[in-house]
This record gives sequence, structure tokens and C-alpha cells, in this order.
Amino acid sequence: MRFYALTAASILVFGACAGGDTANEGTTDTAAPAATTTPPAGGGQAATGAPITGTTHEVRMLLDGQTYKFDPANLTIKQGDGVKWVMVSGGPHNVAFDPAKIPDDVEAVLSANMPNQMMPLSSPYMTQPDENYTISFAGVKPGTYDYVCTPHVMMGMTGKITVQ
Ligand SMILES: [Cu+2]
Repeated sequence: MRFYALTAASILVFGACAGGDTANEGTTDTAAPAATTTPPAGGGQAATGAPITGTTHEVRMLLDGQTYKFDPANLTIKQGDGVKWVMVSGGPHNVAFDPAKIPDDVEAVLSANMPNQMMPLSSPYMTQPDENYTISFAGVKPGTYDYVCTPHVMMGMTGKITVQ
């Protein structure tokens, strides 16, 4: 818990400092990566996301009684699949990977596949039912990647995606 507390605090500080920076917002649009026809780049330095080529899995974000959670919290997918996070209740929620815990080569791919980042590797907040955010895991190498909901990380709202 202590580690997460420090992580959340550092994210908040960083967010405050980066609040006026709109440089990243112009590089992606609101369309899901799957909607583009941009071919995947081989070098991992793609400026635009690689489209989903497999199944799109759904993860619900909700307040269940007293518990904020991702459902399912642990999800195993194949490289090229997508994950669609859907706001159900208890928002605002988001999907935030910690750049310090993601390998650099994966960070580059994941970042290109995450439109409208609020902070590095963080989705915008979702507050209304059925608001959603989809990430393509095309080009993301196999591994297990932890993520959190920034507003509710202290309440244990964490999840992980395992890419096979
Ligand atoms: Cu949340």
C-alpha cells in the first residue's frame, strides 16, 4: 500500500506540472485505434497506434457495495487483442499504467496505442455510464502489465493485463 501511496502522489504532482502541456493532445484523435487504417509500424516508434487485429475484451469499472473495482481485474489476452474499459458506476475512473514499471520498449508501443492521454500512459477520466476507453495491444510484447484507477488506487482499484 505504501508503494501505491507514493506512486499516486507522484502522479498527482506530475499531473499538476503537466497540466498546461497540450503537446500530446494533438497527436491522436478520438477515434479508436481499430478505426484507423494505419498499418502497424515495425520499429516500435510509431506515432500512431497499431489497430486491433484480434478480440476486443471488456473490463467494467464499478462500485460494488463499498468496493471500487475493475471486473475482471485480471485479464489474459493475446497480442493484437484490444481491451475496452467501460464506466459502469462510481466514477470518475481511469486506466493508468505506471511508466516506471513498464519496460521502455513496451511504453513506446502502449503510448502510441493510447489516445488522448491525460498523463503519460493514463486515460482520461470517465464519469458517465457507458463512457469507455479502448487500448489496442497490437505490438505489445508478452508480459503482465499492472494498471490502476488513479482516483481509487488507495481503495484497491487495480488491475492487470497479461499479454500472451
Ligand atoms: Cu476508479
